[in-house]
Amino acid sequence: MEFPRILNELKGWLSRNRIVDRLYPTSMREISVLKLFEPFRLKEIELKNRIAVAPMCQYSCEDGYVNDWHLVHLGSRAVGGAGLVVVEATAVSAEGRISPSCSGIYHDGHVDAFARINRFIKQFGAVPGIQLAHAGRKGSAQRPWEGDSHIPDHAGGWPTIAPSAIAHGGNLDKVPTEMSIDDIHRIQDAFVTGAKRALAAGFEWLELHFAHGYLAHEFYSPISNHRHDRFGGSFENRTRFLRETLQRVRSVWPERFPLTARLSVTDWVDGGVTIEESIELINHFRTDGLDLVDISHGFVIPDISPIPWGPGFMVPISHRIREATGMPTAVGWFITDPHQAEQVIANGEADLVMLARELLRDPYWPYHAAVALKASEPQSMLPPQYARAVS
Ligand code: 8CM
Repeated sequence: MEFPRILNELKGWLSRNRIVDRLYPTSMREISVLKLFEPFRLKEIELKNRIAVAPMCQYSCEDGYVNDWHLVHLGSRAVGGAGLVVVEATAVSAEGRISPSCSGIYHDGHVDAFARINRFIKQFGAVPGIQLAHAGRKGSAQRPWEGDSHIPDHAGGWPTIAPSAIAHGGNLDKVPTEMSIDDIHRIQDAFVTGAKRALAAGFEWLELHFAHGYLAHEFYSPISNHRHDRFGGSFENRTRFLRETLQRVRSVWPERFPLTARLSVTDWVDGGVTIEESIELINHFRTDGLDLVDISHGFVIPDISPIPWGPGFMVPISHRIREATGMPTAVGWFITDPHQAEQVIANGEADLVMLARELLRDPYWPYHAAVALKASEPQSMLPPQYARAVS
């Protein structure tokens, strides 16, 4: 028998005996055609789909402790079917909080508060992640719904620190203290201790906040970094704080768990960081042990007018960086439509979609996306308790 005939015989036999159907239930076969619902493996962690909850500040803690609000907020998004749930920017030191109500991981006591939430997230098959952060010169601010301005030291705020003694501007006008080398090492130590506590709390995915005009980005950007020592000036010096922090965190964060960073890859303005140098930086990050880059942008200056807002406007940038570096990427920003999200993954523009506001509006977005994309069994996005809600 020639080879094509053997193949045809084999196909016929498989089909008559419904071998594929038995091995691979219909729901999985049809849903797996959709790239958005394909699992994603990074190191020893497998996300059940490509939908990630972006870190989103809730401004609802006291002294950094997460509480019932966070359990319900994060837990609802795990129940809603996201594969990865990343806790908000969590400060590695008290003065690194954006506001007095931000979460922290600077006390041993914070561990148990996170552990309770992580146990719940894992029950629903989602992976718990955390974003470790230091707010730098943007710390000591009011909550957004209270004005977003700096809080004076005498009114419950605190002195801020940054690479250079330059205020952010706009309503964040407090002038930070320029960090000494000791300050730099103290904050790097705090990132390391934060990573150890994150591990003890059961997190399996760590993201370093290197974006949005907070401390690490303030080192990276020439706009906010005017130092003349080994932490400022040249590309090598401006990226030293980020690379050393990453290397030190990698040394305590297990190899089996993904270590990622959210990076502002462009400042959108002349004199700021550029996509070209971010590509170079991400190539260095690979050597330093980074597993994925969460592509973000901007916010090192108060003026947001140069940003080319629009649906999925960061997607082409993610694609370019993914192609140029070979580093897996996550991408967010105005990704709201399931078809758009499916295309991002199917086209290889990113490995994950990081949804933020859309998941605030709708914790069940993964289920609604499965319905919109005509997945055969969208109820697999929901827990059995909610199965009868399927229309
Ligand atoms: C708030 C705190 C920290 C962040 C943020 C925000 C708000 C928007 C955003 O990022 O894009 O990283």
